Amino acid sequence: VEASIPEPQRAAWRKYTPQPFTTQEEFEKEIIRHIETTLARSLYNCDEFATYAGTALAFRDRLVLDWNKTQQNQTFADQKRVYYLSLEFLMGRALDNAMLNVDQKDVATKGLADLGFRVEDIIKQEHDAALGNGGLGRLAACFLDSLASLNYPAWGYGLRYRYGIFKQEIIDGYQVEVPDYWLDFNPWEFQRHDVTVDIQFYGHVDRWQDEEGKQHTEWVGGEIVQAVAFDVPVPGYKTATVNNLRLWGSKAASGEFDFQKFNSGEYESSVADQQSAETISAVLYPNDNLERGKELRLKQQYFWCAASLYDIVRRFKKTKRAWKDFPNQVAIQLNDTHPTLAIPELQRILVDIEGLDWDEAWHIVSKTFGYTNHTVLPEALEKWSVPLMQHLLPRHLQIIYDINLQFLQFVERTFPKERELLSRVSIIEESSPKMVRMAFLAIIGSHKVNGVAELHSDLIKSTIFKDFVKVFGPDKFTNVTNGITPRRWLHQANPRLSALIASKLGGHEFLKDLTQLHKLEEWVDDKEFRKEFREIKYANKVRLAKHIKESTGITVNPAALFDIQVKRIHEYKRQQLNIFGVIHRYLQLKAMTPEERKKQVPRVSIFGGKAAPGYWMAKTVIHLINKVGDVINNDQDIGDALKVIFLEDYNVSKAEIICPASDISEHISTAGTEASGTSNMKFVLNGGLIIGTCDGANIEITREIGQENIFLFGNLAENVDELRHNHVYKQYVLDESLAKVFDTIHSGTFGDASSFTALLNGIVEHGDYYLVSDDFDSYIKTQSLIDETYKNVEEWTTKTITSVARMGFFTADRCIEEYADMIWNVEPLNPTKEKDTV
Ligand code: HBZ
Repeated sequence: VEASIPEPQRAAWRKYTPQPFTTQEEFEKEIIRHIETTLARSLYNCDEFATYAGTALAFRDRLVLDWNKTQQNQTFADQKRVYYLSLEFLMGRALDNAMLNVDQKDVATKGLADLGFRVEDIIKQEHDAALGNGGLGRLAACFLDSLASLNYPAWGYGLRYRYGIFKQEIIDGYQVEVPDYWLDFNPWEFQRHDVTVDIQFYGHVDRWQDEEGKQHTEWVGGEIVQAVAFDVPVPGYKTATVNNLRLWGSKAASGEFDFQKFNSGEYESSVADQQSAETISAVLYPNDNLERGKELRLKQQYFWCAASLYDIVRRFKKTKRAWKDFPNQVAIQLNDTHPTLAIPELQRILVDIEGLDWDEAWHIVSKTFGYTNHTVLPEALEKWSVPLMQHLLPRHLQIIYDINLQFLQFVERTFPKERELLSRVSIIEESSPKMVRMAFLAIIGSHKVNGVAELHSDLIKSTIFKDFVKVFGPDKFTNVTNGITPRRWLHQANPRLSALIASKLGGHEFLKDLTQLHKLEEWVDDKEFRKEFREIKYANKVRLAKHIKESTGITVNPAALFDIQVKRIHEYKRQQLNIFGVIHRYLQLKAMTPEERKKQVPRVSIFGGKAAPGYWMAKTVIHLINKVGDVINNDQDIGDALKVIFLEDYNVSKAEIICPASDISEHISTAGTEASGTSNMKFVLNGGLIIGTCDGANIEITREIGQENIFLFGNLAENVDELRHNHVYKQYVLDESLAKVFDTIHSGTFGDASSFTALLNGIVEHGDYYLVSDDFDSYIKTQSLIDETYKNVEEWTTKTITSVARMGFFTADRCIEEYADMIWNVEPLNPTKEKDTV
């Protein structure tokens, strides 16, 4: 309040507040002003990058005006806010999204053309904000889009990594990782020099009694690292709401140098301290669904949780409310267990610093948090060693022990005869070293726990969290099936399809209420509509073919069936099943006469995705795909009948070109392993069909679009345990066609066979954990069915249009409304235009 302008001067302020551009002329003026003054460039040295920069700054100005108002409005309204804590936000590019959200893309397109540029070329200059690994990070980004579009008062909190997910290069068929330094020019962030928080590490715990005999506990000593806020505006679609994403960067607490050390001649070590502090936010860990227990990762987690909570608590304290009101003002959602330290941290703030009693504090804490689980894979469940936590966060470890003690006493009272249960649900695993089970802490400290698709939410209740359903009852556990933002994944990625749909539905309203898509079913038999729908798919395939040509040099035929699998490379996602299927197809084609071959449906098998740098098996799969591609793409007998493409460096901006271009996409995880999947939704929404297992959201997609419109195959989740058991305890005979595929690989057809023996032996000799051999026959039969179906253009068209029409459920807007009602208990806040609120 002290910083606000006094009333008499506000008139001038209001009079001179900048107005957003609305016409093409005003837009061009803004670009040129930024290029000439902000960027100090001119007519004579303005390339596409400078034009991108000028355009981004012009749009940024527009966002900032609404951003300021939104924040002021939210402060004034003083209602409950949502805080989405995620270590990953896979935002992709911001400019195109900003243009569309403020509904000024036409103005920008014409304005840029007037200045001699094509809008597509300008948009492409932007570096992706790639602060995430895969689905979990992209879900966070889609949720931010929906929160703003639906006018919820909500903030994202994350880390400002200097290096996002690495860039992938393919060299001689191998993945090579290149650092992704993305901050050279980032107009979308604002450093808040005045918003800093000191974060403590290491040290020890002191206890003492005051004159009144009250016990005090304080965490003292150790090191301090400073957190600095960087804010990113998040615009909603066609609304004045612009929410905030706050990312924390780390700095040495004493500013640039430790001056004492500096003055006493220890120049090098004072710089080293600074560098070591900056290391905390230096790099995103590139593992998805794998936890490796590294100290720096734990430091990142605490640094970000502590800074975010300090900020949230500071904002709450400004309202002067009583502490018991905290859960009525604040909902914190934990995106997986990565932010679980926020639970003991809030308890520490309330007990040690604010002086509440334990029970009162715990009541507040456990009503504030919600926890979303994204995996059942055991190797992905976070555990931290007790000695490491003792060293880095001594007070938090005590608090965790106290939470655990109270919890176990409660369990013992409720289930007095069940000794085994206590060790099963204990936050502390009695291993050596002892481990803190973060998911258990997250469950105990939250009022709701959700999975991300129906099957997944059922599985967590019946497997990894079974005992907690018994302890807390089933109502603590719920499901929110994932969704995607139709703004980016339809309107932005596929503007022609969006326009065609708008022309039939009477405008773009469906982008805010995706269930309206169902009205497309009335057009499913309309000849002209069907033709346009197919033309758009074809044009999108041409666009992808052009990208393939530019990035690989390979020419693919856009009339061929495009079969796409793009996602992180992981054994459970089974890219190996796909490539074995490709080899099988190749062998069949080789065995045919040229005439027979001509009759086959030509296919382009497209792969893309990164492997975690230390994940050897995933890298082997990438290598195999590339080697198979080399052979098949250069085989004169095969020609256009089959092409195999590995697209380098799959990321959000490439996904925007890829998703609209599929005929078939593959979502073929071993049943019960993929929590949801979200690209499955992107592909179907863009008029592609799916080959998939009964896993994750594929099941609900099937229910919505109809089983006649999806190609399901393979074993069910309920049979997986038994099948795995059979591999270990029974003699297993490999399916004949898979054996041929393996023989071909072993014979050296795709280069040095020894590169691939571990991959094949995992299946033949080591239990085939992901059940590739069990599902192979069903997979290739289903692929043949796809060929047959694709031949019938009319049938295929009906399936794709019907599917698009039935995808309304999978919007992230629906997810956000479910979270808001069932978990957060928050209401939207409609943006007020032109109101001075302070
Ligand atoms: O979250 C994914 C799930 O695999 C996918 O099925 C789901 O659709 C999506 C959104 O709910 N999980 C991830 O992407 N997980 C990670 O990227 C990850 C990153 C770091 C970790 C663990 C997991 O330490």
